[in-house]
Parts: sequence; structure tokens; C-alpha cells
Amino acid sequence: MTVVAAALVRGDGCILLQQRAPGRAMAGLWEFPGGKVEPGERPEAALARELHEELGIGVGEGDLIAATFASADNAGRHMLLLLYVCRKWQGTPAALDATALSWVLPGEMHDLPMPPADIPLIPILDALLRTA
Ligand code: 9L3
Ligand code: MG
Repeated sequence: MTVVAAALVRGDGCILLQQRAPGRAMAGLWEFPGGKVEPGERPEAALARELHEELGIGVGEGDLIAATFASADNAGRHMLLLLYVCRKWQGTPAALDATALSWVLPGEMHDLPMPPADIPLIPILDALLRTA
């Protein structure tokens, strides 16, 4: 399973995390917003679709400036998570799918419970934002 997710980076360096809703996989955990890539779908298109569905915002493919990956065992399934850094978007993120949204610095993410695949992305993202 391939999953795309976004690090939406605000001007002050804070990044948006969303809390997964109850009654679903990994309920209550704080994640980079995103979701599954559908068969035949390009990852960048999946990311734009997911961010529109979950947050009501628009991102263009030109806004997707970096990608990293992590793998995790998700209830027996192997998951590849592609993280895209987005610094520009249209609209204001709203919790259309999640329980809550929170803007946090990379150094604050360890205080929040996150899905196993998201955790290794934190130091990578932190290093990227420090040098960018
Ligand atoms: N997942 C983990 N970290 C993320 C995202 C967006 C998703 N940042 C995991 C949770 C689910 C699976 O990937 O097990 C599919 O995600 P979704 O389609 O339920 O959002
Ligand atoms: Mg999702």
C-alpha cells in the first residue's frame, strides 16, 4: 500500500498535524494529512485529492517540493509513506475528516502520539527545514 502525506509548512515553521478520527485505523494518533494512492493514480494527484477531501485546501503539483519515504508494518500490511513538503496552498485548512488540527514545530512532535510510519519522518523533516 502506498500512502501520500503532506507536511504543510507555515511561514513561522510550524507544520500541520491532524488527529485521526475515532473508529478508524490508528484512531487518535496525530499524522501528516493524506491517504492511500488509488490504483493507477499518480502520487501527486492523490495528495492533491486527499488534501482537498480532508482539509478543503488546494495544492498544485508545483508546490510539492520534496519527498521522503518510510515503511511500516500496518496491521500486517506493508506501507510505503511518501511525504511531500508543501509551503503554499489555497484556502485555510479545516478539520473536515480529522478530530482536530494542530500546528506544531518538528521539535514538538515527539509530544504527540503518531503512526509508526510518520515518526521516522520527523528528524528528516527537521533537518530539511533547518537547511532550506
Ligand atoms: N497513515 C499513516 N500516516 C499518515 C497517513 C496519511 C496515513 N500520515 C496510515 C493510516 C492508515 C493508512 O495509512 O492505516 C491509510 O490512511 P488513510 O487512507 O486512512 O488516511
Ligand atoms: Mg487520510
